[in-house]
Amino acid sequence: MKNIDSDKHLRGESLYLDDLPLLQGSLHAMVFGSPVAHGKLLKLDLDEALQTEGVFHILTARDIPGENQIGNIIPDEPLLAETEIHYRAQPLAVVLAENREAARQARQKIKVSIEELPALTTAEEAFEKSMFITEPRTFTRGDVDRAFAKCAHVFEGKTFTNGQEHLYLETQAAYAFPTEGDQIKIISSTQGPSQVQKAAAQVLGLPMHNIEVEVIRLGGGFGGKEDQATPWAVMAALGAQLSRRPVKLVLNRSDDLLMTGKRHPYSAHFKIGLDKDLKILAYEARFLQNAGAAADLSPAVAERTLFHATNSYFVKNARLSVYSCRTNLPPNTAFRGFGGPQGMFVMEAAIALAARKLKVETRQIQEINLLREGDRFPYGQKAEQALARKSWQTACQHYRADEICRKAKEFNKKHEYVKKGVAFMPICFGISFTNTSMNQARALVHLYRDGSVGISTGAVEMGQGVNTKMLQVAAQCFAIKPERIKIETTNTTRVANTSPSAASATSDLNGKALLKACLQIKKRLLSVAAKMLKTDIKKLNLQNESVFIEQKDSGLKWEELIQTALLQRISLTETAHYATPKIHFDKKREKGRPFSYHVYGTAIITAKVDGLRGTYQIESVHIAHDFGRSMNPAIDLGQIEGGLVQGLGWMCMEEIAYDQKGHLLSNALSTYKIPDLFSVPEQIDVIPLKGDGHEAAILKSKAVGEPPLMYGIGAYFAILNAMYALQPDLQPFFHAPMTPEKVLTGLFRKQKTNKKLHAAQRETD
Ligand code: LUZ
Ligand code: MOS
Repeated sequence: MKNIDSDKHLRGESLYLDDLPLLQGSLHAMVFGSPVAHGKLLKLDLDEALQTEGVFHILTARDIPGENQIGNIIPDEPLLAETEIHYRAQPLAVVLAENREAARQARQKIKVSIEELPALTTAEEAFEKSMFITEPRTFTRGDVDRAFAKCAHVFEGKTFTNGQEHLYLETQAAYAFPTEGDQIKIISSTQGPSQVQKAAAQVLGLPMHNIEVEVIRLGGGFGGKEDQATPWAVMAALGAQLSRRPVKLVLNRSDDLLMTGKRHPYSAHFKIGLDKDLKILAYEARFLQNAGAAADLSPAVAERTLFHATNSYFVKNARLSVYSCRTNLPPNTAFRGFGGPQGMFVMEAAIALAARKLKVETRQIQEINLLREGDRFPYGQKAEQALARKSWQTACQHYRADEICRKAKEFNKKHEYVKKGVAFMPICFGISFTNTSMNQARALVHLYRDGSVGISTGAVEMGQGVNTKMLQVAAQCFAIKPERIKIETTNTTRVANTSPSAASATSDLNGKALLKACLQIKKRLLSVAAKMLKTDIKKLNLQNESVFIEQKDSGLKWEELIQTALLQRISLTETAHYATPKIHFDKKREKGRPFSYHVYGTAIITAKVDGLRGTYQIESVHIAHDFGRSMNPAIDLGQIEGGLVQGLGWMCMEEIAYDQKGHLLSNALSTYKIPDLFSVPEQIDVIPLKGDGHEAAILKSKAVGEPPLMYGIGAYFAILNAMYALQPDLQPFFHAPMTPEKVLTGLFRKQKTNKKLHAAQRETD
């Protein structure tokens, strides 16, 4: 079944927040952010700004009737700064005006005086000054020091991975309006409607039932709207509460880039120990996470870094620790992979370094150490249905890995200044929110008397196709045509206390709840049918819009069945709750079974590097991926391709830059380069691993949202391998993204053995 949104998307008919017709009397909001990254707010002078024609009011912290607090995990983040400023563009005031232009002009007239303080911008600086968001966390398994002492080979190194801008096509947006009494309705472009509801209630000083949050669909989220859609929605709600008028707040791209947090940059130090047979005996990693100025989701992101720090390898002795460092950048936040990719990069770097030093191929060390069935992760969970080896072998056989490597070598023999590199990238990603209590969902199903169906869940459609998957679940259960089913908007009055649509778990959690609700209704319908047909319910089933007695059509059609049930006063509505079974985690011991299951896969990536210019092409990516039993191969393939390319962008070209004062330099799409048609690999092949899927996955179709991003990590190492071919004595460095500038400076940083390449390079401009 194709994505139910695709036709509307193609015709531009899909409705996004900014497409809604304006309500009469709407005000437009624009946020005034701090011009400096760190300091004391001495005076906010709004006088001149308030004189601007069309200005209604300018909100500041003083206007907040409830608590000036939107921190989710830790209450450390004011909605609007009061006295202390902790990052540049931190919201200080919100202009409410009759139109956007008036708001913009007024914003320019706001004067602010700040006593500027020095800014911390890197995790290392913050670490040195012991500026932390929370206590560090450490996962330990085995006797690490003793294991290192026994190793034949021990290597140490450093890594850095930069942040990443979400660049959802639709910027952050909210539209709030007063309804009756002191109630407020907020339409928000958020992955987490219940989170918006909770924060708005807290700031506005209202009970949660007075705040209704509605989500139509998002133009992309990628984690950037898991927590950080909240402030804008709350500001709009605050404006609506104060003005008793509708307030629309849509960030322009520039404000969005400046004001919102991104993927966390990480600096890490690692130590890896191997025996003479290249088996990893010990691994140690210390991660410094650049959290930015407030906690946001950083503690949870840090935790997931530790969960994924050994990727799909079995490491008997491991010590993994993470420090969440407080800096003066906008609070960094969830981003597809949620700290996992940052952990996995370091493991891959450690293996690549060991391979380089030992003069073996990286893939040898990788393959030897892949997880086997029943191996334990450092956090205690057993690898069940472990497909690490199977995905590796499937990829190698199906795509003829030896052939790929041989061809690259042949190419390299024939070409002097252009070389190819091949890298293998196995992935293993845990599915479930690492916070066990978040793994629950609810669904609400109405059958209408004409046989049509309306479905509400907590799932937010953000382009990932979750609505299509929800529709498939219901259509399959009732055996009716998809046209009969409508997936309603996500709304807190229909489905309450939702977890954000995140952690790759949305289809599993909401789909399971939905299936439960549908099955309950189906049971009631079949008992109505049993009476009508005077037969045993056990013989009945729904098929092809009809009631079947065993394999024969009884002639009782869906519509008649529904109408009869209604006349018999049988409820045609059901709600259900689902909580992921068998998961738990003990934070004291740092052991448990946090994940419902793991998703595996392997990618083989080929890069071609121009040694004179530093430019490169990711030529091909061959993937063997663990879909389980994909319920929608077209959507799942789209997730693989999109995730891969987003991962390539993070590893190769997307370079966030702040200056020493904490000002964002990559503040436009001219200075922040994301993958385009020309940087997408010419060839992307994906084959499914044959398997039974997993019981905990919806219809055995495994989670697919985040895992494929991590295939992109292989691109870094493919480029590095090509660089070795250009400069045979090149020592590896692990500093992502591997931009063309870094390739070039990496190749020519020191006088290298390849004098000819050096001379040729000097002759190119
Ligand atoms: N969000 C969250 C996530 O709150 N907890 C998680 O474990 C998670 N994992 C991935 C993406 N978002
Ligand atoms: Mo996410 S990083 O699953 O919001």
